[in-house]
Amino acid sequence: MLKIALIGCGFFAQNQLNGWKDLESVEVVALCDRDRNRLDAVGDAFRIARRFTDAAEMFAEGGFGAVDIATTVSSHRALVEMAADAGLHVICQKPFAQTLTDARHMVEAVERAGKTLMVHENFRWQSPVRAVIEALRGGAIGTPFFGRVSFRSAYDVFSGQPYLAEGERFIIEDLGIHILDISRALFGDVDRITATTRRVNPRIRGEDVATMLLSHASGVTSVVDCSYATRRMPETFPETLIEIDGTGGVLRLDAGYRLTIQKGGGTESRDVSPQLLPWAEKPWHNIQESVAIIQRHFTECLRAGIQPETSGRDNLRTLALVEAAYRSAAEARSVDPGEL
Ligand code: NAD
Ligand code: 89Y
Repeated sequence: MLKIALIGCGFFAQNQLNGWKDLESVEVVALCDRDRNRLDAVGDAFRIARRFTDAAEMFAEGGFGAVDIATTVSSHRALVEMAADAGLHVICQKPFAQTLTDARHMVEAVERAGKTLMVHENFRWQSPVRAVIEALRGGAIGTPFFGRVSFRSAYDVFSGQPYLAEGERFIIEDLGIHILDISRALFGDVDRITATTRRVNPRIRGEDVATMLLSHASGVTSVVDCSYATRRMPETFPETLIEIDGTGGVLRLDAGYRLTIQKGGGTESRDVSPQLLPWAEKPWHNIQESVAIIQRHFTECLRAGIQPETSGRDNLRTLALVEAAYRSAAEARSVDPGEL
């Protein structure tokens, strides 16, 4: 049995706690939030008795082998380093760190402790996205040469996550990070990125539109486009739509979770909708199912003694892309993420 402590009992943590409950090999034995009311509400709802308002106290008491960090980014470095000092395996929510320097220190701290670090980078684990990854990796359309990975919506994310309206940065750091990571999962690492950003919604501080052009080392060119200012019907939140052109055919993941592959004169189309788990609700069920899938991946990796696909070290490359996108937009030039 893997005993886990979870830190941060806010908006998204409920999904993580529900996901852990469904895994028979896992028990969440302790909770921490510096907000006593949230801590008690979540502790009562999930019947978790050991509760702490101070993470350092929780680490000192121990009694668990892994920690799940579900706080917002400003606390991640301190919490990951405390967990490494306590000799624990770690899962940490995205965005993993505020700066690449912080992220590198965090990865090194957990590696020094000889433990596993996974970033909760869950969009590439959404089952419709996974269906695309598997089809592509299985050679369904030959060698890809073009991709578009697109997330466009006007869904009100600010009511559940008010901090998203307040930061100097918004869509690339919060949402684009997932879409860039999907592009990496599909086409591999990136040599250059060119980005433009815009703020359309006057009630928020950061950018809510970003359009990015990526040159992958594999030779693929991809467009990653994200918007929270796109009022269209049907509203597709939180679907990532994907188009890939390959030497042997084309693949599309269209709105409504429909995967279509065209090759050799034929068309094959199937519904790849995510499951609606008993604790999930639409339209979030796609993201919620991916939480359960990434958590299972984490436990399987621990058991097998292998690195998770979305390990801390792997995530350094996704974070570098985020930083490179902001730099590209600010300096109106293409940027090699390797220069950061
Ligand atoms: P939130 O503000 O609703 O909740 C965070 C909680 O952490 C709060 O209750 C706060 O009191 C607590 N907290 C902060 N620092 C703490 C500390 N040092 N010690 C103890 N408690 C602390 O935030 P949220 O919307 O739940 O987001 C949390 C993280 O999840 C963010 O990084 C966000 O980007 C991420 N998120 C991920 C997804 C996804 O699909 N992967 C979706 C939504 C949010
Ligand atoms: O915080 C974001 C995330 O990670 O997925 C969707 C979201 O909740 C709002 O953009």
